[in-house]
Amino acid sequence: MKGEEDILVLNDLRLVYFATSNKHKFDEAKDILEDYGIDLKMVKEKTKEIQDDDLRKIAVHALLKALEKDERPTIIEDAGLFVKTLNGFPGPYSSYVYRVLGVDGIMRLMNNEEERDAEFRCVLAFGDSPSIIKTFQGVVKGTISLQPKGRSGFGFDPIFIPKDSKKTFAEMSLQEKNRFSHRADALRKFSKWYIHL
Ligand code: ITT
Repeated sequence: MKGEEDILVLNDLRLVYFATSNKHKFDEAKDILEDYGIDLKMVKEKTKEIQDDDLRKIAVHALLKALEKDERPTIIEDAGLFVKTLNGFPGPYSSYVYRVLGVDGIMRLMNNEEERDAEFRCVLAFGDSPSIIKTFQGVVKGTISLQPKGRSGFGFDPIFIPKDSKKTFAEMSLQEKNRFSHRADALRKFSKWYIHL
């Protein structure tokens, strides 16, 4: 009898909800979590993001909003592109900057710039009730390309070349991007922790 109860708990744990408005993020996450036997479901509602300099605060705030509605195992993540020579801009404001300036805007800011180091950072927040929230960070270092290249992915993918690659994220398949990305880094840390709960 005790054995059956244990199996029931494990089955419940396999389903995690991802609150995001971004289908690309969801597809990337689903591909990673599958490797750990975790099933992911997209919850499309966009929880209102606060503006803050700290990705972690943004992710935790959004997660608490999602958990106010439904107390169930949920992940939320906030990510941004940090360009060294621009003092980390657009960073936590990447979503806004992408909407207003786009890839071309960053290209203009980087025109004739030799120092092209940049990194994507991601903070993933997990909780199934507001009382305990756990966060995981992911990072990928790389450079801003001289021109946009590739058509896959989303956001700033066409102008980011991860370290140890010659291709931009937008020239890679989803699986290839997942070998390098900030999101994959955070998701793997989360999954390793989660499957041992
Ligand atoms: P959410 O609903 O999950 O918040 P979002 O697309 O608004 O989806 P973020 O606020 O986390 O996500 O993302 C900030 C921006 O940073 C995003 O709009 C992209 O322009 C950029 N970005 C983040 N991760 C990226 C990635 O893996 N590839 C390319 N651009 C990325």
